[in-house]
Amino acid sequence: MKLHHILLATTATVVALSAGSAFAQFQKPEDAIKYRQSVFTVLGNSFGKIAAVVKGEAPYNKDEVAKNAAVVATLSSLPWQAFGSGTEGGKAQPEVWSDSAKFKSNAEKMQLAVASLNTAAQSGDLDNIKKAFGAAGQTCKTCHDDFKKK
Ligand code: ASC
Repeated sequence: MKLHHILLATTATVVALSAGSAFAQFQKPEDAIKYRQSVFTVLGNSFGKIAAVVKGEAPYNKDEVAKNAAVVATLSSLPWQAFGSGTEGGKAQPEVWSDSAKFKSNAEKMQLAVASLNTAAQSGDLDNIKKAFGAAGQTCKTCHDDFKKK
């Protein structure tokens, strides 16, 4: 192997590892803000569709709820990487950065709660969906109370 091949291989490995640890990279703070707000918008849209079913405003369709819960669960891991230092602003309160341990803990609780909601939704038991939905919604509210601008 020639030296420049070794250097190329090393560079490729470093790039791959960096991408694995935080795959969304942002050129400007506004890009991070747009990214996290976009994720929350799509996540909230699917969560809201489940909310309508849970509240009895829309009929229960197992496949629809299962799809929406899967979207919420998949997206739940994405916003947090877009709250890096230097990306203050948007609807985020300064406490996201000054109390980052609490923010992280809230984010983890939300991800566990929506994973449970997804499990319930895939199994198709509406009573379990309602319970898991309530718990998941509480994690949204708790975090918004402390970390989201009104
Ligand atoms: C929603 C939504 C939230 C949560 C929260 C639950 O549908 O947009 O922020 O549920 O209101 O208490």
